[in-house]
Amino acid sequence: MESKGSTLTKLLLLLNISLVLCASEDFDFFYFVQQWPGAYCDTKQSCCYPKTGKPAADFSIHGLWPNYNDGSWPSNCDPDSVFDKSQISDLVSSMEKNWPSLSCPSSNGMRFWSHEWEKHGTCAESELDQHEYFEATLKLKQKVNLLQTLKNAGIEPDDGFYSLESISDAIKEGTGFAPGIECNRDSAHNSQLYQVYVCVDTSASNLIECPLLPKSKCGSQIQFPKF
Ligand code: U2P
Repeated sequence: MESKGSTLTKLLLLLNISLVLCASEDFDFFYFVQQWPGAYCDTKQSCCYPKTGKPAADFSIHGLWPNYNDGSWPSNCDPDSVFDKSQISDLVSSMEKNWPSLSCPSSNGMRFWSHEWEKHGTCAESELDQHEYFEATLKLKQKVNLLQTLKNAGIEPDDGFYSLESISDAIKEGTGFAPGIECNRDSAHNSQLYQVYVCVDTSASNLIECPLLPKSKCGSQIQFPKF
């Protein structure tokens, strides 16, 4: 017969295992994705400036997306955790500047941020609450200054064409890690620089080598459109 002591030990072991499982994060890394507004707007679909006016000619945040090492990703993880703007009121002015929405119709950003929180942020709740999620994303934008990094390599949004390799190398030089580059097409079908992906650890604070780079969809020469 099993002694009371050994049953208790087994129970404690089980409790310990479940606590570890609950506390461990349920994704492998983040993609921190910035977009070039010139390329977002310069397509057949066009764009709408936010209610606050034309954004600065700078890369802006698309999102911070939890990802798995196999290239898949979780989404809409917690329907009970709705976007609550009162939790980020101190961040709104910085979000208007750094995380503007360019989709139509024109908006004040809340719809975009709410979409990003509900689709992606809720999948990182084991690591970050709503305020921490948006704050960490804004901090990453300060850390990864793509426009300056590209400028340092002589790559500017001047409607010129640059090799995909030179853009990728310049960002690698600036951040220490190879980025993912995504292109879209303008109405003349030119491949243009649209989004840049860098990888971040699950605490959302340190850049890491990307376990996997997203497909680039870029030509070998890509345009960096004016904005
Ligand atoms: O690529 C089209 C849209 O799919 C979502 N996406 C893509 C790659 C990835 O690693 N994770 C991910 O979520 C993005 O959706 P959104 O946040 O825009 O709704 C991306 O725009």
